[in-house]
Amino acid sequence: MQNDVTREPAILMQQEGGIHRLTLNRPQRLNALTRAMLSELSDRLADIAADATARVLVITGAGRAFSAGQDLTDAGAIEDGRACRNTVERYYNPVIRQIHSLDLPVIAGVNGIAAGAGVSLALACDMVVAAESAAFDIAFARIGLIPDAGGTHQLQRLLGPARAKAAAMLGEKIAAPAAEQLGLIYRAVPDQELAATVDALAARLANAPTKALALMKQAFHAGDHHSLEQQLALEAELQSQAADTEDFAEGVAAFLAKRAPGFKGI
Ligand code: T3D
Repeated sequence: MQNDVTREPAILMQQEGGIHRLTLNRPQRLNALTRAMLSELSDRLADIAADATARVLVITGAGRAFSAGQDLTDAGAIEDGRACRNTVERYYNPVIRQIHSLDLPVIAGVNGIAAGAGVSLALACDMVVAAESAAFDIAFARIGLIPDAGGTHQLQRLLGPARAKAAAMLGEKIAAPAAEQLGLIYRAVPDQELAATVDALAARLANAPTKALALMKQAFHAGDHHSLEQQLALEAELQSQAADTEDFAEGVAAFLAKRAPGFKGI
């Protein structure tokens, strides 16, 4: 899909050395999400999932925003309950599931305001790093909707139910530094340091034991609903998978040889 104003792609994709980067690219609309854009995002996520050389994904926004959430002018997307259900089920939910199940770490580089489903998209990622001037605008109540695209799940899990309900019902805008303090995101950094911070994090993760990170991701997600007993059993299973990777052998060999490990993600 082309950006409807500039005719550039609405999702930019770059790849270098195992690091994939997807940039939401409708800056004149603050990267508000249309169904065509979400479809394209879903296709790009499928490409990355199928790429055995991929080690880390960065999702960010072009211009001054990360994403203003649902494009409120996308004709047919939100006109009534039926349209909204279709938009959520066919366009948002697949993208959130894809990020959730991607077997590699996903970083959200939140360069500016994230509103509505833009917040949900950022919080679906494994690590959220934001510019200090960015904010997380739980905007849904202002237009009479509920947090979707996993928003209620993530907000409640990260903020706790008391804080999450208030933030959602009051349509709070949480500044990035406060979001870090509340545990909503990993880090807020000075604006001019965001790109370098995200690049350094991506480079570090691109040299990490990718399979172990993917198994960790699986374990953390399951931990949301497991009992301790269930989680202990799952950890035993996933640890046995981690221990069968070449990276585990390399990690132990490197430790014993007193050298840095050279993980290959296999
Ligand atoms: O089916 C479903 O259920 C769909 C799923 C819905 C989930 C959702 O995401 S619901 C929430 C949707 N998002 C919003 O309600 C946020 C709307 N935007 C804003 O409140 C503000 O734009 C911001 C707080 C994000 C930023 O404010 P500000 O003052 O920095 O910028 P601005 O001037 O409002 O916006 C700049 C332009 O972007 C402007 O266009 P213009 O006047 O220059 O031609 C504005 O209309 C446009 N824009 C911003 N957000 C959206 C948008 N256009 C379409 N959709 C938007 N969401």
